[in-house]
This record gives sequence, structure tokens and C-alpha cells, in this order.
Amino acid sequence: MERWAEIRASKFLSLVLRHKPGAAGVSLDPEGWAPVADLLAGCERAGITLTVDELRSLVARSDKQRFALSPDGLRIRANQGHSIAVDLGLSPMAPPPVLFHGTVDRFLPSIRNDGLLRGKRHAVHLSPTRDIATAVGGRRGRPVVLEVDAARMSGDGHVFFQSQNGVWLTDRVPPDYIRFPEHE
Ligand code: HQG
Repeated sequence: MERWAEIRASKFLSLVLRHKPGAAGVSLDPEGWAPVADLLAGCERAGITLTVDELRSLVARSDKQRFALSPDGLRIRANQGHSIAVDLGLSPMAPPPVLFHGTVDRFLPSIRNDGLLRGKRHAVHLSPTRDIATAVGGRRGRPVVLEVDAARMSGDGHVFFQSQNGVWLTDRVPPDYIRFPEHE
């Protein structure tokens, strides 16, 4: 599959599996899984033609490991990033001492005020490394990387989860746990 076609398919799969299953005429089970056969049929109807092998390769090659196939290969789900209600079945886990969040200048006044909020997604997304956070922030403009004192948050009772692709998730990050860069 050509790279551009794979990226287009991947974006459509993110839309369907995280936000709008109806776009491919599928429904997700409570854990977020969709039948692969139904999904591929729905993609075809939406003008995105994909074989099972191409889907497997897309899942394996996804730079951020966005999707997971069930062990029998018959079902697929997004690893994180949902706006619709799904229970990913993640267990709470102790975070590393510091986590990172990539954002952009224009959100800083509001983040200083309210902390990091999850918006439409299920959770605030935090990155394990500064480099990943830089890439996440860079989707929106010149990236600004915030440091989150995850050790202190965890000690204070905030719960963290790690998704299958290494993204750390938590309900919210109050401003007091955030270190802002000195020159913004
Ligand atoms: C910002 C991508 C104002 C926050 C990435 C972010 C990630 C606030 C935006 C995943 C705020 C939300 C998630 C507040 C947070 N006031 N702005 N109080 N609190 N924000 O896309 O973390 O490519 O929902 O800084 O790699 O950017 O889709 O979250 O800029 O892992 O697979 O509000 O999405 O993965 O944006 O990205 P998002 P995110 P994929």
C-alpha cells in the first residue's frame, strides 16, 4: 500500500474507532472492539479499500501503535484517544516521576489557570519523553513542552493508566503539578 493511502486509511480508522463508528456503519462493543470484516466493508463503502493483510500491516507499522488486533485477528480497536464511551480495561499503574505534555503557546494562559483538562477525550494524554511531547505539541504549531510532577500527583492520590502504546492517561492535571518553561 502506498504511504499516502495508508495514512488516509489510518486517519479514517482513527475517526471510526475513536469517535464515529457510524462513519463506517460499525458499532463498537463496550471495550471498544469492532469486527474486522464489518470494518473493512464499511471502509469500502466510504471509498477506502483495504484488504485484511493491508490492515494488519497498517496496524503493525503505525508509528504510534494506534490500533490493536485481537489475538484471533477478528477484532480491532483503537489503543487510546477515544471521545466515545469505551472501557479499555486498563489497570492503574504507578507513573514515572516526570511525564511530559506537548502543547502550544495559545493554550498556556488557560492551562495555567485550570491545569490540563481532558476536553472531549477520556483522559489527559501525557508522554513518557520530552521528544514525544515535542512531536505531539508540534501538531498544532511551535511546540511547548510542560513537565508534570507525576510522582507527587500519584502520591496525592491521582490515578494513572498506561495505554498499550505507552501514552500515560490521567483524569486531569491541576496547575500546581505543572512546570512551565521559563521562556515561552
Ligand atoms: C490542550 C495524538 C486550554 C492540550 C497525540 C492539547 C496524543 C488545554 C489540546 C493524543 C487545556 C487537546 C492526544 C486547558 C489541555 N486549556 N487547552 N485547560 N488542557 N489543553 O488532541 O494531548 O496522532 O485532545 O494541550 O500524539 O494534543 O491522534 O490532546 O493541545 O497522543 O494518535 O488541549 O493524540 O495522537 O488536544 O493529543 P488533544 P493531545 P494521534
